Amino acid sequence: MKRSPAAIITQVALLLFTACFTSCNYFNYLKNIKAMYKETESKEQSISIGVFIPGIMSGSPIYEMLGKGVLAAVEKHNRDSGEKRGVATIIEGGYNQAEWENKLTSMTASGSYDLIVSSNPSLPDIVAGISAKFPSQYFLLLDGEMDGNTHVCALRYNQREQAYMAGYIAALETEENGSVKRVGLVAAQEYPVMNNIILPSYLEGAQAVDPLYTVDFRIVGNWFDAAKAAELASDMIRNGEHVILCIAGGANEGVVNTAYNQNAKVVWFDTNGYNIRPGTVIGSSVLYQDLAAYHQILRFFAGKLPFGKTEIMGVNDGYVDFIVDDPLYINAVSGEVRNKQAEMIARIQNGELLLPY
Ligand code: RBF
Repeated sequence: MKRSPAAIITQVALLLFTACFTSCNYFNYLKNIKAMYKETESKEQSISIGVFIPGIMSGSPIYEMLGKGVLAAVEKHNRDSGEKRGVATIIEGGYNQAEWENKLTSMTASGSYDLIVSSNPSLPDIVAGISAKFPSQYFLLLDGEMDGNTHVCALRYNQREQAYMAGYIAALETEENGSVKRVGLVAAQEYPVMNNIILPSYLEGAQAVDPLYTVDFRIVGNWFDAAKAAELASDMIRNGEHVILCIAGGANEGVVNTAYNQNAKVVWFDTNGYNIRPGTVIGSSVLYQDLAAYHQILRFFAGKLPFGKTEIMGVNDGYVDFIVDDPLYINAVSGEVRNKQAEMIARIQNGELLLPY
C-alpha cells in the first residue's frame, strides 16, 4: 500500500525522536558513569574528616572553636600539601544526649571518614562501645580522656587551672564591689568534670582570696534554656551574689542579660567573652580548643597523631589562659583587682602555684 506524504513525515519524525531520545539517554548514562567514577576517584584521593558536635555549635564556644580549628587545619593542609586533599564534614548531634550514640554509630558505619573528631567528656564512654564494633575507625577526642585504645587519641585541658582563675577573679571583684563572701556558678547540667573538677577548683580559686568564700551552684537542666538561666541568676543576685560564672552554652545569654540589668558581673568560660556585654563580663578564663583542633588535625595529616593516649594541656602548654590584655577587661576591672589577678597568673606560669589536674 502506498503511504501518504503525511504518514511518511510522521514516521520519519518518530524515528528521529526515538533516535534522539535513546542517544540522549545514552549520553546521560555515560555522564552518570563518569560522575560516579570521578566521585570514587576523589574519595580515594582525599582524606575525609568527620566532626561530630555533641550538641549544637551556635552558642557553645567550645564547639565553635572545634569547628573553626578543624576547618583551618584542612585549609592549611590543602594550601601547603601536594598530597591528598582534606575534606571536613560537620554533623551536629543535637541536644538530645540519648541520641548521640546512634548518630555517631551511623557516622562510623558509613565508612566515609578517615578520622572522626569530637569534643566532650562524655564521648570516651560512647566511643569505647563504637570502637569495639568498628575497630578500624580512628577517633580524635578533645575535652576528653581515653587511654589504651590504639585508634583513639584524646586531649584534655587542665580545667583545674581554668576554673581556679575564674574563682580568683570572681572573689577579687566581690571583695571590691560585693556584699557577701559568696560567688555564683550557673551550669547547664551536672557531669563528672563539672562536679569533681570545675566546681571545686572554682571554689579553690575563690578561697585563695579568702577562705570564707562559698559557691552558690545552680543547674539549668539543659544547654539552651536562657529564660531558666536568667531566673536562676536573678535569684542569686537577690541573695546578694555579685559575680556569676556561667557554663551553660546557649543558656549563658540569660545570665549575662540578667547580670547587666541588675548591676551584677559575669565571668565567662572557654572563650574571650568581654565583648558579649562590655563592663558586665569581668573575666574570661579560656581554653584554646581552636588551636588544639588545628594542631591535632595537622598532626593527623602528617601521620603523627599519638593514638592510644591522652595528652593534658594547661597554662604552661599554651592551651589554658586568662585574658588580661583586652581593653574591655582593663575598662571593666579596677587596677588593683587586675594586679592581683596578674600576680596569681604569674605564679602559675613560673611554677610557684601548682594546680595539677
Ligand atoms: N558545653 C557547651 O558549651 N555546650 C554544650 O552543648 C555542651 N554539652 C555538654 C554535654 C555533656 C553530656 C557534657 C558532659 C558536657 C557538655 N558541655 C557542653 C561542656 C563542655 O564539655 C565543657 O565542660 C564546658 O564547655 C567547660 O569547658
